[in-house]
Amino acid sequence: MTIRPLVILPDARLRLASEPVGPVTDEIRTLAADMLETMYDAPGVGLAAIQIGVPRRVVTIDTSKDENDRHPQVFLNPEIVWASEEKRIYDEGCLSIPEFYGEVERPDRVRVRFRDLQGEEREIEADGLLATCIQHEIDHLDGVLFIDHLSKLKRDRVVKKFAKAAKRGDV
Ligand code: K1U
Ligand code: ZN
Repeated sequence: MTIRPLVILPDARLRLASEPVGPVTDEIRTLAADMLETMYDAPGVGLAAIQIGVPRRVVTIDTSKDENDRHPQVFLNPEIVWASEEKRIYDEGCLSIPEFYGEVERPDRVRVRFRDLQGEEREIEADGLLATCIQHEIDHLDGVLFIDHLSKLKRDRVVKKFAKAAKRGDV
C-alpha cells in the first residue's frame, strides 16, 4: 500500500467528473488500498479517488473514532437513491482544501447504492457523520467541492487564498 500525494485546490482535476468503475480488477483493489492508506495518514474520514488524481468513481470512508478499531468502507460507483427531507448542518473540512472549514446543510439521512470490492451490489442507509461524508465524497466524483455550498463571497475568498499560495509554491 502506498500513501499518494493529495490534489490541492486550485488544481483543475478537482473539477473533473470521474468515470464509473467496471469489473473489480487488481488495479481497483490497489487504488482502494492506497486511498485508505492515504486517508488514514492525512488524517481524514473520507477520500474520493480524484483527490489522489485518479478520475474513477471510488470512495473510501472510515468514520470510527478509535484508530485501534478501524472500520474501512469502500464504495464503487456510489449513488444516492433516497434522501431525507430533514437536513443537518455540519462544519465540513476537505483534505484538498487544508485548514479551511465551513458549515454545509445536507440531508440528514441518505440511502446509498454502490458496489463493494467483491463486485456485489449493495445498499446502506446512512445517518450522522457517515451521511454527511458520503454526500461530500459523491460531490467530489461529480467535480463539486463543499465550498460550492457556501456563499459566493466565502468561496471566492478561499479560492483566491489557495491560488495565491499555489503561485508562491506553498502547496
Ligand atoms: O473528502 C475529503 O476531503 C475528506 C474529508 C471528509 C469530510 C469531513 C467532514 C465532513 C464531510 C466530509 C475529511 O476527512 S476532512 C478531515 C476530517 O474531517 C477529520 C480528520 C481527522 C479526524 C476527524 C475528522
Ligand atoms: Zn473533500
